[in-house]
Amino acid sequence: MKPGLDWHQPHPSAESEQFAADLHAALSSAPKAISPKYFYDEAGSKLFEQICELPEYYPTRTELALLQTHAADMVRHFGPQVQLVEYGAGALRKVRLLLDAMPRDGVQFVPVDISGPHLLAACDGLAGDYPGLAIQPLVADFTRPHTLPLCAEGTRRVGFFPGSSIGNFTPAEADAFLRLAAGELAGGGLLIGIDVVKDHDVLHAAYNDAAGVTAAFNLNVLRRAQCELGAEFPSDGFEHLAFYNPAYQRIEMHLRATRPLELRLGDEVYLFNEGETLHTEHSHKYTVAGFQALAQRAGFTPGKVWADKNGWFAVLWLEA
Ligand code: AVJ
Repeated sequence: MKPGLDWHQPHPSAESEQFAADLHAALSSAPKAISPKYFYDEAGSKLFEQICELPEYYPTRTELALLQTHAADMVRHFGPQVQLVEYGAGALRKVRLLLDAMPRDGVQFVPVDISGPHLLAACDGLAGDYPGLAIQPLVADFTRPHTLPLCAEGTRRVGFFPGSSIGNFTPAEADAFLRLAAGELAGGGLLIGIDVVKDHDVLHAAYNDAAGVTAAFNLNVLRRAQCELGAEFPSDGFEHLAFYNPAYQRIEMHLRATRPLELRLGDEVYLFNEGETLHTEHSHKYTVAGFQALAQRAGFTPGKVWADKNGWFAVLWLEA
Protein backbone atom coordinates (compact mmCIF):
# COMPACT_ATOMS: atom_id res chain seq x y z
CA MET A 1 0.00 0.00 0.00
CA LYS A 2 1.41 3.40 -0.91
CA PRO A 3 1.14 5.84 1.98
CA GLY A 4 -1.17 8.72 1.18
CA LEU A 5 -2.71 7.04 -1.82
CA ASP A 6 -4.72 4.28 -0.14
CA TRP A 7 -7.85 6.46 -0.01
CA HIS A 8 -7.95 6.78 -3.79
CA GLN A 9 -10.96 4.91 -5.09
CA PRO A 10 -10.18 3.16 -8.34
CA HIS A 11 -12.56 4.38 -11.08
CA PRO A 12 -12.20 1.99 -14.00
CA SER A 13 -13.75 4.09 -16.75
CA ALA A 14 -13.31 3.24 -20.42
CA GLU A 15 -10.73 6.03 -20.61
CA SER A 16 -8.71 4.54 -17.73
CA GLU A 17 -8.78 1.14 -19.39
CA GLN A 18 -7.46 2.67 -22.60
CA PHE A 19 -4.78 4.50 -20.61
CA ALA A 20 -3.76 1.24 -18.90
CA ALA A 21 -3.60 -0.65 -22.20
CA ASP A 22 -1.58 2.12 -23.87
CA LEU A 23 0.77 2.44 -20.89
CA HIS A 24 1.45 -1.30 -20.92
CA ALA A 25 2.19 -1.06 -24.65
CA ALA A 26 4.36 2.03 -24.09
CA LEU A 27 6.43 0.34 -21.38
CA SER A 28 6.88 -2.83 -23.44
CA SER A 29 8.11 -1.02 -26.55
CA ALA A 30 11.70 -0.06 -27.32
CA PRO A 31 12.24 2.82 -27.00
CA LYS A 32 9.45 3.38 -24.46
CA ALA A 33 6.98 6.02 -25.71
CA ILE A 34 3.42 7.11 -24.89
CA SER A 35 0.96 9.51 -26.53
CA PRO A 36 0.92 13.08 -25.14
CA LYS A 37 -2.87 12.92 -24.97
CA TYR A 38 -2.51 11.28 -21.53
CA PHE A 39 -1.11 14.52 -20.09
CA TYR A 40 -4.57 16.01 -20.10
CA ASP A 41 -6.51 14.75 -17.11
CA GLU A 42 -7.98 17.50 -14.91
CA ALA A 43 -4.69 18.24 -13.14
CA GLY A 44 -2.76 18.10 -16.41
CA SER A 45 -5.17 20.44 -18.17
CA LYS A 46 -4.75 22.96 -15.32
CA LEU A 47 -0.97 22.66 -15.57
CA PHE A 48 -1.18 23.25 -19.33
CA GLU A 49 -3.18 26.43 -18.70
CA GLN A 50 -0.39 27.55 -16.34
CA ILE A 51 2.20 26.76 -19.03
CA CYS A 52 0.34 29.11 -21.38
CA GLU A 53 0.91 31.96 -18.90
CA LEU A 54 4.65 31.33 -18.36
CA PRO A 55 7.07 34.07 -19.41
CA GLU A 56 9.18 31.50 -21.32
CA TYR A 57 6.21 29.96 -23.16
CA TYR A 58 5.71 32.39 -26.05
CA PRO A 59 3.33 30.42 -28.36
CA THR A 60 -0.01 31.09 -26.66
CA ARG A 61 0.40 34.82 -26.15
CA THR A 62 1.95 35.30 -29.58
CA GLU A 63 -0.90 33.52 -31.35
CA LEU A 64 -3.53 35.34 -29.26
CA ALA A 65 -1.97 38.67 -30.24
CA LEU A 66 -2.05 37.66 -33.92
CA LEU A 67 -5.73 36.73 -33.64
CA GLN A 68 -6.48 39.95 -31.76
CA THR A 69 -4.78 42.11 -34.35
CA HIS A 70 -5.78 40.34 -37.55
CA ALA A 71 -9.12 38.60 -36.89
CA ALA A 72 -10.99 40.85 -39.34
CA ASP A 73 -8.43 40.18 -42.07
CA MET A 74 -8.49 36.44 -41.33
CA VAL A 75 -12.27 36.04 -41.49
CA ARG A 76 -12.32 37.99 -44.79
CA HIS A 77 -11.01 34.76 -46.37
CA PHE A 78 -13.88 32.70 -44.96
CA GLY A 79 -16.81 34.11 -46.96
CA PRO A 80 -20.21 35.37 -45.75
CA GLN A 81 -21.79 32.01 -44.83
CA VAL A 82 -19.52 29.67 -42.89
CA GLN A 83 -19.55 26.40 -41.04
CA LEU A 84 -16.57 26.92 -38.71
CA VAL A 85 -15.07 23.63 -37.53
CA GLU A 86 -12.60 23.82 -34.63
CA TYR A 87 -10.39 20.74 -34.32
CA GLY A 88 -9.61 19.82 -30.70
CA ALA A 89 -11.76 22.59 -29.29
CA GLY A 90 -10.43 22.77 -25.70
CA ALA A 91 -11.48 25.85 -23.76
CA LEU A 92 -12.89 27.74 -26.82
CA ARG A 93 -10.95 30.86 -25.91
CA LYS A 94 -9.25 31.66 -29.21
CA VAL A 95 -12.26 31.13 -31.46
CA ARG A 96 -14.04 33.99 -29.71
CA LEU A 97 -11.66 36.40 -31.39
CA LEU A 98 -12.78 35.08 -34.80
CA LEU A 99 -16.45 35.01 -33.85
CA ASP A 100 -16.23 38.62 -32.68
CA ALA A 101 -15.18 39.57 -36.22
CA MET A 102 -17.96 37.59 -37.96
CA PRO A 103 -21.65 38.35 -38.42
CA ARG A 104 -23.43 36.16 -35.87
CA ASP A 105 -26.09 34.94 -38.31
CA GLY A 106 -23.48 33.97 -40.92
CA VAL A 107 -21.80 31.22 -38.90
CA GLN A 108 -22.52 27.76 -37.65
CA PHE A 109 -19.86 26.72 -35.13
CA VAL A 110 -18.86 23.05 -34.89
CA PRO A 111 -16.28 22.40 -32.15
CA VAL A 112 -14.88 18.85 -32.33
CA ASP A 113 -13.31 17.29 -29.26
CA ILE A 114 -12.71 13.81 -27.94
CA SER A 115 -13.63 14.76 -24.35
CA GLY A 116 -17.44 15.03 -24.24
CA PRO A 117 -18.01 16.56 -20.78
CA HIS A 118 -15.24 19.12 -21.29
CA LEU A 119 -16.58 20.07 -24.74
CA LEU A 120 -20.17 20.46 -23.59
CA ALA A 121 -19.14 22.61 -20.61
CA ALA A 122 -17.11 24.87 -22.91
CA CYS A 123 -20.09 25.12 -25.30
CA ASP A 124 -22.39 26.14 -22.45
CA GLY A 125 -20.03 28.97 -21.60
CA LEU A 126 -19.82 30.05 -25.24
CA ALA A 127 -23.59 29.94 -25.74
CA GLY A 128 -24.01 32.21 -22.69
CA ASP A 129 -21.64 34.80 -24.14
CA TYR A 130 -22.83 34.50 -27.77
CA PRO A 131 -26.61 34.30 -27.67
CA GLY A 132 -28.07 33.45 -31.06
CA LEU A 133 -24.90 31.68 -32.25
CA ALA A 134 -25.60 28.27 -33.82
CA ILE A 135 -23.33 25.78 -32.00
CA GLN A 136 -23.25 22.13 -32.93
CA PRO A 137 -20.60 20.29 -30.88
CA LEU A 138 -19.27 16.99 -32.17
CA VAL A 139 -17.71 14.51 -29.74
CA ALA A 140 -15.16 12.67 -31.89
CA ASP A 141 -11.48 11.91 -32.44
CA PHE A 142 -10.85 14.30 -35.32
CA THR A 143 -7.81 12.33 -36.50
CA ARG A 144 -10.13 9.44 -37.37
CA PRO A 145 -12.83 9.50 -40.03
CA HIS A 146 -15.88 11.35 -38.66
CA THR A 147 -19.01 12.95 -40.07
CA LEU A 148 -19.46 16.70 -39.82
CA PRO A 149 -22.95 18.21 -39.84
CA LEU A 150 -24.26 18.90 -43.34
CA CYS A 151 -23.26 22.20 -44.86
CA ALA A 152 -26.13 24.25 -46.35
CA GLU A 153 -26.06 25.47 -49.99
CA GLY A 154 -23.78 28.46 -50.35
CA THR A 155 -22.02 27.79 -47.05
CA ARG A 156 -18.26 27.23 -46.98
CA ARG A 157 -16.67 24.95 -44.46
CA VAL A 158 -13.66 26.46 -42.70
CA GLY A 159 -11.40 24.58 -40.27
CA PHE A 160 -9.65 26.23 -37.30
CA PHE A 161 -6.68 24.44 -35.72
CA PRO A 162 -4.85 26.86 -33.43
CA GLY A 163 -2.17 26.47 -30.78
CA SER A 164 0.39 24.64 -32.88
CA SER A 165 -1.40 21.48 -31.79
CA ILE A 166 -0.34 19.99 -35.11
CA GLY A 167 3.20 19.99 -33.69
CA ASN A 168 2.28 16.95 -31.60
CA PHE A 169 1.90 14.96 -34.82
CA THR A 170 4.87 13.46 -36.62
CA PRO A 171 5.16 14.80 -40.18
CA ALA A 172 3.50 11.58 -41.42
CA GLU A 173 0.60 12.01 -38.95
CA ALA A 174 0.34 15.69 -39.89
CA ASP A 175 0.16 14.67 -43.54
CA ALA A 176 -2.64 12.18 -42.78
CA PHE A 177 -4.60 14.77 -40.80
CA LEU A 178 -4.16 17.46 -43.47
CA ARG A 179 -5.39 15.08 -46.19
CA LEU A 180 -8.48 14.26 -44.16
CA ALA A 181 -9.09 17.97 -43.47
CA ALA A 182 -8.52 18.96 -47.11
CA GLY A 183 -11.19 16.45 -48.06
CA GLU A 184 -13.85 17.58 -45.64
CA LEU A 185 -13.06 21.30 -46.04
CA ALA A 186 -13.04 21.17 -49.86
CA GLY A 187 -14.38 24.47 -51.26
CA GLY A 188 -13.46 26.27 -48.02
CA GLY A 189 -10.18 26.37 -46.14
CA LEU A 190 -8.15 25.90 -42.97
CA LEU A 191 -6.80 28.52 -40.56
CA ILE A 192 -3.94 26.90 -38.65
CA GLY A 193 -1.37 28.03 -36.08
CA ILE A 194 2.18 26.71 -36.27
CA ASP A 195 5.22 27.18 -34.06
CA VAL A 196 8.15 28.29 -36.19
CA VAL A 197 11.75 27.01 -36.04
CA LYS A 198 13.86 29.52 -34.10
CA ASP A 199 16.86 30.03 -31.84
CA HIS A 200 17.41 26.79 -29.93
CA ASP A 201 17.82 28.58 -26.59
CA VAL A 202 14.38 30.18 -26.94
CA LEU A 203 12.85 26.79 -27.73
CA HIS A 204 14.72 25.12 -24.88
CA ALA A 205 13.55 27.70 -22.34
CA ALA A 206 9.92 27.36 -23.42
CA TYR A 207 9.98 23.69 -22.36
CA ASN A 208 12.32 24.10 -19.36
CA ASP A 209 10.69 26.96 -17.47
CA ALA A 210 12.29 28.25 -14.29
CA ALA A 211 9.14 27.66 -12.22
CA GLY A 212 9.11 23.96 -13.11
CA VAL A 213 5.54 23.93 -14.41
CA THR A 214 6.46 22.05 -17.60
CA ALA A 215 8.32 19.49 -15.46
CA ALA A 216 5.19 19.01 -13.32
CA PHE A 217 3.07 18.72 -16.48
CA ASN A 218 5.38 16.05 -17.89
CA LEU A 219 5.60 14.14 -14.59
CA ASN A 220 1.81 14.33 -14.26
CA VAL A 221 1.39 11.44 -16.67
CA LEU A 222 3.13 9.14 -14.18
CA ARG A 223 1.34 10.68 -11.21
CA ARG A 224 -1.85 9.97 -13.10
CA ALA A 225 -0.78 6.34 -13.61
CA GLN A 226 -0.17 6.13 -9.85
CA CYS A 227 -3.55 7.56 -8.80
CA GLU A 228 -5.70 6.16 -11.57
CA LEU A 229 -4.07 2.81 -12.32
CA GLY A 230 -2.24 2.05 -9.07
CA ALA A 231 1.16 2.08 -10.78
CA GLU A 232 4.10 1.82 -8.35
CA PHE A 233 7.58 3.30 -8.73
CA PRO A 234 9.97 5.31 -6.54
CA SER A 235 8.57 8.83 -6.17
CA ASP A 236 11.95 10.39 -7.07
CA GLY A 237 12.63 7.80 -9.77
CA PHE A 238 11.93 10.02 -12.79
CA GLU A 239 12.93 13.50 -13.88
CA HIS A 240 11.76 15.90 -16.59
CA LEU A 241 13.86 16.03 -19.75
CA ALA A 242 13.10 18.37 -22.65
CA PHE A 243 15.48 19.30 -25.48
CA TYR A 244 15.44 20.47 -29.07
CA ASN A 245 16.35 17.75 -31.56
CA PRO A 246 17.49 19.63 -34.67
CA ALA A 247 17.61 16.49 -36.86
CA TYR A 248 13.84 16.17 -36.45
CA GLN A 249 13.08 19.89 -35.95
CA ARG A 250 11.26 19.10 -32.74
CA ILE A 251 11.27 19.49 -29.00
CA GLU A 252 11.25 16.09 -27.35
CA MET A 253 9.93 15.56 -23.85
CA HIS A 254 10.91 12.48 -21.89
CA LEU A 255 10.72 11.17 -18.33
CA ARG A 256 14.18 9.91 -17.44
CA ALA A 257 14.94 7.29 -14.80
CA THR A 258 17.30 8.78 -12.24
CA ARG A 259 18.63 5.30 -11.38
CA PRO A 260 17.91 1.68 -12.30
CA LEU A 261 14.35 1.04 -11.17
CA GLU A 262 11.20 -1.01 -11.43
CA LEU A 263 7.78 0.28 -12.43
CA ARG A 264 4.93 -1.98 -11.44
CA LEU A 265 1.68 -1.73 -13.39
CA GLY A 266 -1.03 -4.30 -12.74
CA ASP A 267 0.65 -7.70 -12.86
CA GLU A 268 3.64 -6.50 -14.86
CA VAL A 269 6.99 -5.16 -13.73
CA TYR A 270 8.90 -2.96 -16.18
CA LEU A 271 12.60 -2.29 -15.77
CA PHE A 272 14.31 1.02 -16.47
CA ASN A 273 18.08 1.36 -16.72
CA GLU A 274 19.60 4.48 -15.24
CA GLY A 275 19.03 7.30 -17.77
CA GLU A 276 16.50 5.32 -19.78
CA THR A 277 13.48 7.39 -20.77
CA LEU A 278 9.78 7.18 -21.41
CA HIS A 279 9.25 9.47 -24.42
CA THR A 280 6.12 11.52 -23.66
CA GLU A 281 5.82 14.17 -26.38
CA HIS A 282 7.24 15.69 -29.48
CA SER A 283 6.49 19.20 -30.51
CA HIS A 284 7.45 19.74 -34.14
CA LYS A 285 8.53 23.16 -35.36
CA TYR A 286 8.20 24.24 -38.99
CA THR A 287 9.37 26.96 -41.30
CA VAL A 288 6.41 28.70 -42.93
CA ALA A 289 7.57 27.50 -46.37
CA GLY A 290 8.12 23.96 -45.08
CA PHE A 291 4.65 23.78 -43.63
CA GLN A 292 3.09 25.25 -46.76
CA ALA A 293 4.81 22.57 -48.83
CA LEU A 294 3.43 19.86 -46.50
CA ALA A 295 -0.05 21.37 -46.78
CA GLN A 296 0.22 21.63 -50.55
CA ARG A 297 1.14 17.96 -50.86
CA ALA A 298 -1.93 17.17 -48.76
CA GLY A 299 -4.25 19.07 -51.13
CA PHE A 300 -4.31 22.70 -49.88
CA THR A 301 -3.35 25.89 -51.70
CA PRO A 302 -1.34 28.12 -49.34
CA GLY A 303 -2.67 31.66 -48.92
CA LYS A 304 -2.02 34.56 -46.55
CA VAL A 305 0.30 34.23 -43.55
CA TRP A 306 0.17 36.29 -40.36
CA ALA A 307 3.28 36.28 -38.15
CA ASP A 308 4.66 38.31 -35.24
CA LYS A 309 7.59 40.63 -35.83
CA ASN A 310 10.11 38.04 -34.57
CA GLY A 311 8.63 35.39 -36.85
CA TRP A 312 8.23 33.05 -33.85
CA PHE A 313 4.67 31.93 -34.53
CA ALA A 314 2.52 31.96 -37.65
CA VAL A 315 -1.15 31.62 -38.51
CA LEU A 316 -1.66 30.33 -42.05
CA TRP A 317 -4.65 30.46 -44.36
CA LEU A 318 -4.85 27.36 -46.55
CA GLU A 319 -7.43 27.18 -49.31
CA ALA A 320 -9.05 23.76 -49.62
C1 AVJ B 1 -0.35 21.88 -26.93
C2 AVJ B 1 1.12 20.54 -28.22
C3 AVJ B 1 0.98 22.88 -28.62
O1 AVJ B 1 3.84 21.40 -27.92
O2 AVJ B 1 4.01 23.38 -27.08
C4 AVJ B 1 3.58 22.69 -23.85
C5 AVJ B 1 2.12 21.22 -25.41
N1 AVJ B 1 4.10 20.61 -23.98
N2 AVJ B 1 4.64 22.47 -23.06
C6 AVJ B 1 3.40 22.32 -27.23
C7 AVJ B 1 3.25 21.51 -24.45
C8 AVJ B 1 4.95 21.21 -23.13
C9 AVJ B 1 2.04 22.17 -26.56
N3 AVJ B 1 0.96 21.85 -27.57
